[in-house]
Formats: sequence, structure tokens, C-alpha cells
Amino acid sequence: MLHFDNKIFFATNNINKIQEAQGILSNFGIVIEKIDVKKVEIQSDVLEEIVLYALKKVNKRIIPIIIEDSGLFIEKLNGFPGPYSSYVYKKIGCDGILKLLEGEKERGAKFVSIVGFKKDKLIKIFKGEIVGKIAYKKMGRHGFGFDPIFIPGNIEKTFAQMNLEEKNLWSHRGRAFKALGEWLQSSIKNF
Ligand code: ITT
Repeated sequence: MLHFDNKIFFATNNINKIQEAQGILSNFGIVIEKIDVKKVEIQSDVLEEIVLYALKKVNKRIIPIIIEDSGLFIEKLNGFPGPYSSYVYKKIGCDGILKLLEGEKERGAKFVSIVGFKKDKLIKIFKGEIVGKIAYKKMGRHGFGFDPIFIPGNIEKTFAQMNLEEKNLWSHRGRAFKALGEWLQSSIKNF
């Protein structure tokens, strides 16, 4: 059995991640608090490795804690930008990705989220994934990052055309945090 009150710290600089995670975890009675700790991010092609390393290095006094790493993997670009999504977004943004896929009909892509939870010596990893495609142009104003160009599943609507609740139903992050919430619910005492 896991013991703690209902608060978890989330080490991220991305306020959108906090809002999306809170949208899911409030269904499980959990409150998220953003915390600015230095996150050690190794360079790796594997999101799980990045999260595990960062969790191991995080300040031991801050518990329980979550770290999340996510990325957009585009089939035609052999999985690029993947773990480098944050850097690539800052450098070339949605327009840069649209340019790389100009004239391309195969636009398959997926978003992946790896959520790592740590309390004392216990570490758990949860994965969420959504397969979809890259739109031909930017659409919508909600969300962040690559949301205006990512269409989940077979609908004709980008993440940026959805409100937070709708995006959470589809998204990689929504799925990973739901898995965390379900696990916490079944493992926690004093909850
Ligand atoms: P932290 O590392 O501080 O948590 P970050 O934004 O840098 O924040 P990541 O390292 O996980 O987070 O980078 C993932 C990038 O992938 C993110 O900056 C976006 O550009 C993109 N991304 C991830 N999830 C996304 C989503 O739900 N919608 C749109 N873009 C997303």
C-alpha cells in the first residue's frame, strides 16, 4: 500500500502539461502542484530512459513527484522529432514541420507521453499514445506546441480545435495520466 495525502508535485516548466494532468487527476481526487526543480534531461532516443534518469536524479525530499516526457513521432521522417520535440518546436515550430512534409501524402504520426511517478524508492512508469496524422495546415487556437497540426485518430479536427476536456479524452497525456490515476486509486491508503 502507498501512503500519502492527495498532493503530487509535477516537475515541469510547461503550464499546459499541468492543466492537462490536473484535468485527469482531479477525477481521482488528486491535486497537482507545479514545482521548479532542475530536471536532468539526458539525450536519448527513448523517452522512458529520459524519464527514469530524471526521476533518479530528482531531489529526494520532494515526494511524491511526477516527471513527464513527451514527443511527436512522424512516420515519414523516421520518428523525427521524437524526443527532440521541444527543441525542434522552439527552432522551426509547426510551420517548419509543415514545410518538411510539403507535397507528402503519407502524413501518419503519433504522440507519446511517458509519465514517471516516484515516492521514496518506488518508481512507476505509465505510457500513453495516440496515433493520427499531420494536417496540411495549422488549425485551431487551443493547446500548445504541435497541437494546431496534429489530428488524432480518423477525425478531421486538430488538438488545437478541441477544448482541454476533449483533448484529454484523445491525447497521449490524457491516457498516461489516466493510467497513473487508476494505479494510484488502487494502491493508495489514506486516500
Ligand atoms: P518540461 O520538459 O519542462 O516538462 P517541455 O515542454 O520541454 O516541458 P517535453 O520535454 O516533454 O516538455 O517536450 C515535448 C514537446 O513536444 C513539447 O514542448 C511540445 O512541443 C511537444 N508536445 C508534447 N506534447 C504535446 C501536446 O500534447 N500537444 C502539442 N505538442 C506537444
